Amino acid sequence: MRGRLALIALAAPLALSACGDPAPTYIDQAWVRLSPNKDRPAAGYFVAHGGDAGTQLRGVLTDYALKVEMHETVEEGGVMTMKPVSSVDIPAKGTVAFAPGGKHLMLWGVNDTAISRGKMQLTFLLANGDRLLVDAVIRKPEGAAAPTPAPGPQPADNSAH
Ligand SMILES: [Cu+2]
Repeated sequence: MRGRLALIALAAPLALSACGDPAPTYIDQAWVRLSPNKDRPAAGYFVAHGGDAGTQLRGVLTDYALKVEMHETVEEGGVMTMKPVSSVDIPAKGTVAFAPGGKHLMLWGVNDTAISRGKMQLTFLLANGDRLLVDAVIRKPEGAAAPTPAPGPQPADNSAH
């Protein structure tokens, strides 16, 4: 009798350990813009949201491109240029946007199957050991800016409600 009670007492702390996990870092709004020239790399964008603890983004992997790099856009002597970065801080409860004109991913050799499916999975490697799997929407170059139909005259809605 006594032995069985002791075992139950030992097991309880294990069952409780999953409660109260801190808010994790996550990634959303991921998309990839293909280059008009197939031999040039595509660019990738997303937003990283810091959890309760700050961390760093250490790299991005994918099975659907030959190579991925994190880049930042910098001005050197009045010329906009870009250079690879190996780590990007994601502050606690902060957001970091990879966006056109700023930080971005460069993806060489995006897989044709992924292109025809219109999305590709990216794996974001965090300094805290987390790996975040995120589907990025692939946009064709001509669709990079949302296609807006020519603003014609809107039909007036005179119907009584
Ligand atoms: Cu770049």
